[in-house]
Amino acid sequence: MNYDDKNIFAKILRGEIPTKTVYEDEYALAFPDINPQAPVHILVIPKGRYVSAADFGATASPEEITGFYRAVSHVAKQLGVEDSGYRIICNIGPDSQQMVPHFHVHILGGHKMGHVLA
Ligand code: DGP
Repeated sequence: MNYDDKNIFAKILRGEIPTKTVYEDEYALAFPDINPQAPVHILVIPKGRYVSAADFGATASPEEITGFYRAVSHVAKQLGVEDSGYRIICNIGPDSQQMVPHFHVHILGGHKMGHVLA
């Protein structure tokens, strides 16, 4: 899968676009979504060059996959939504409206959500 180094999250990873870092380790970076859809809306992205969750699952190493999802769980706990619950969303490709072609997980929480899947 072709990765576009000019995408906005690649620029954030390179420090070319400022953001407020919520959490960072060797596998992942977490920062607030610019257009929050819930009281808590954080994006978690891997440090590696992966276009989508599908690309990540198919090509990342087991260490990267484990490290990344541990980071997602850590961020949810850090933000205080672990017990109340939260939603994680990964959009993949055009039909899902994925806008940024660097794999990212949305963590949404902080209020009661409707049971909407599509
Ligand atoms: P998606 O549709 O899943 O690709 O969501 C991309 C999200 O990225 C969208 O909710 C808005 C967010 N976003 C886009 N550009 C920026 C940016 O420059 N900074 C931050 N923090 N978020 C951004």
